[in-house]
Amino acid sequence: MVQQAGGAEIDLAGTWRIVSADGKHKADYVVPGDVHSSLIAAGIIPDPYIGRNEYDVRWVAELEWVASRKFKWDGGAGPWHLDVDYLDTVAEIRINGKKVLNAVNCFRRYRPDVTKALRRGENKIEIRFLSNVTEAAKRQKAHPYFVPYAAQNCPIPDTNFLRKPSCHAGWDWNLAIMPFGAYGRVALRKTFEADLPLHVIVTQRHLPNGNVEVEFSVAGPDSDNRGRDVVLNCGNVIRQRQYKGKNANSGFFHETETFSLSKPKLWWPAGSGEQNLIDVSVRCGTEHWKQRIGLRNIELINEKDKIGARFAFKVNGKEIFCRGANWIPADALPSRATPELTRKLLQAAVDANMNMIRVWGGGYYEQDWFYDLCDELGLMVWQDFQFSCNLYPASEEFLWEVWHEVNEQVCRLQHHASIALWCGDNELIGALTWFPESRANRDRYLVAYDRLNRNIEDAAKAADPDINWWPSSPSSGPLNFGDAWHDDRSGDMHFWSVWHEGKDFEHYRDVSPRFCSEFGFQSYPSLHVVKKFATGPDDLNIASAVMESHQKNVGGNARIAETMFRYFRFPSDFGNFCYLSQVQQGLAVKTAVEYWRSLKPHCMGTLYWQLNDTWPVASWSGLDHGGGWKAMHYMARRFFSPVAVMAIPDKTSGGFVIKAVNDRLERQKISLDLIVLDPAGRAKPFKTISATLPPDCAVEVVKLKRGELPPGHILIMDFEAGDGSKGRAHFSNEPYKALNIVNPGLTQSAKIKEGSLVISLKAKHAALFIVAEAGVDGRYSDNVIDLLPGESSEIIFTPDDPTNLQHALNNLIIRDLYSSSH
Ligand code: BMA
Repeated sequence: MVQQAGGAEIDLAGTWRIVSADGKHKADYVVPGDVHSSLIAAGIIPDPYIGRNEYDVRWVAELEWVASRKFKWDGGAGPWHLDVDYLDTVAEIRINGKKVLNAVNCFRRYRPDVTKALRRGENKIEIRFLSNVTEAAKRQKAHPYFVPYAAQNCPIPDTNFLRKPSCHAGWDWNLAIMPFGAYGRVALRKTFEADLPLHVIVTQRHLPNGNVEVEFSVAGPDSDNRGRDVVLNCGNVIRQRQYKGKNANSGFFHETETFSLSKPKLWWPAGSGEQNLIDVSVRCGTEHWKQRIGLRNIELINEKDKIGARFAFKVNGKEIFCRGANWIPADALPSRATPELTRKLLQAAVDANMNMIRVWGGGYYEQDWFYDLCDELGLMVWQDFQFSCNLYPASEEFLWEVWHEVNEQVCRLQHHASIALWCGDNELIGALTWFPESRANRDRYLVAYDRLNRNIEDAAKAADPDINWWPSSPSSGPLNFGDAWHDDRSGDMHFWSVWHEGKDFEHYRDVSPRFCSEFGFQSYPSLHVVKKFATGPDDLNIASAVMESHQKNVGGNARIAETMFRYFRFPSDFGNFCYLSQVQQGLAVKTAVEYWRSLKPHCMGTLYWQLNDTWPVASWSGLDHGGGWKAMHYMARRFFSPVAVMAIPDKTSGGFVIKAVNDRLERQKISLDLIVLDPAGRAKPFKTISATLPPDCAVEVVKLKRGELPPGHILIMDFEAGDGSKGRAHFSNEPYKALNIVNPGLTQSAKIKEGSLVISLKAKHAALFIVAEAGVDGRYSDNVIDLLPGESSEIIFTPDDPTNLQHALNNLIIRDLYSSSH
């Protein structure tokens, strides 16, 4: 982040007024933040997340609004500029009635010189938010040909013409309210030279002897060509320099400075080593660029092989299997997407043994603090450029905006240790086949796509030629415009045949992706989360109008229910339906992850769709809106464990293979107990196996022949590894509905102890998928557990709000597979 040195800054964050252009609606407006949130606080609109309120607030984005505030300025010598980012989107800014900015791009940082508009004493600043809905339509109309947008996802049309988060127009998991506002900084700053920020690009060279050279490439303004004093700091080594423009009239300096670090401690992704970070800074005049960087070398391995071409990340010389999920904005309303919530969501990713997230292309380039968190937590970031599922115009004007956006974003973020990949877009190649217009005239739309994609690549590489670049997700490789949804030979894959094409979970094992960057299965929110948006008991039915409006994927509720018929006995009530939908989701994704991990190093990454939710909705997320863990997230912690054991059916023999995966860079000892559960719910020890796993590999531990697990029986796998990982998994050869599960006779007791609820469970017969639900937000020490006959276990529940403890105790529900249908 470039910070102001010396305090010559007037921060304009705080309470503004917002007035609709027709003068009918007025409220206080909190900046940074979105306008809808302030209208909710003022009681002008209801909370759009509740009931079907979404549809009653759509009018807000159809109007123009003017935000304003007053501030004092003492007339200090300038120049002064206005510093604005995350301004969403088409807006005009005036100071004392004088226009200082026409903004059209939410993803750029604007720094207009405003010295001439300022007055000594009291000043007024106004932001006029034009209706993004109207502006999008106008731009589509003015374009020489129609450019299709993802209408199935977006009830609000034409937003492919705006540089604004695509999901604001609605998505197959998002409501459509088109939020707008000023979400980032709004400040006046005295600059030693207006309009020209300091640009710093960091390049690391990792030498074979372990030393690292860190090069700072610094560009800044020197309009009078007298030279500028610059102070650089790299890990507390400080150097002072005078940088001067190369020729008399250039107006810029551009210099490089290299620091050599002797065998420094490196930065590693979570699970592979420590996240060492060092302080670096560059100071020039009033500009102060101050960061923490991690020393690491991340390469994208994409070499050809016998099958096609690999897709893998090598960090500090070691290939790392990527375990993770896709990130969408932390909340649909930007004011609610706080750093605290974001930390909670990212921490949940790391707690579930993830080491990578993909910042998907229909949201934002996130704020600086987001990437600081990823650096600290060891989460590698796959960063999409913000284009998703639409076709886009390739007009000169549009491409010019995009070029600057991309160049600025790469300059802003490239130094982060966590940034592993820059990817051109999400699913734009596939989108070429989704619309009648582009099917009828593929040449036109493909050329327009290529112009856009080339422009993005050029702008990104102009900022930093060393970035890891990938043209699109999914993509089988550069200049390959084929079907990367079904081709598993090269590049990254989005595998949606399970879910969008209705295939069985087992179909995950029919493909062998090199890297699967999207796949997923929907579930309902947890029952207590549904109750937050339900308007009464009548809404608690999957076919109610409220539940249907909280499902944005056409046919999604039917698919969840139909899949349940395939695998389970039908749940007895709505609460069990929510529960079972989450278990089912976890099983789907587990089937894929376990199989693809077992193919390592053929496959080197699985990022499921999706980590989080923007509002409470039926979706593919593993986390509830607000960050609570759904069943899948507890399961993910196990199926993403760096050392894991899995049973994989062997199609040819009819038996199955037990495999072990070691993602650690050291060898690991494991011990494995196999136990068979018979149809009467009794457990019989079957085999005990010890093995030593070589570093970074997937190996076969034991093969079981057809019939070794007879019909009606379940295999339990208890394992423990040298790194401390341990876990229990079970495997059934048949759908659960085929098993006559006996009543486990679960008994429970719970007591409050030191701010938590201690839940004790005991099973008479085997109990599967036990889930404790305390009815309030909070975290369980574990959930979705299996108990063998006679076993007992403790689950500790800690509510987010300690005053909810008693409520949790009074409302505790324990569910398991048997109870869900009885
Ligand atoms: C993917 C994503 C999203 C979408 C998800 C679920 O393809 O890129 O566009 O939300 O599928 O349909």
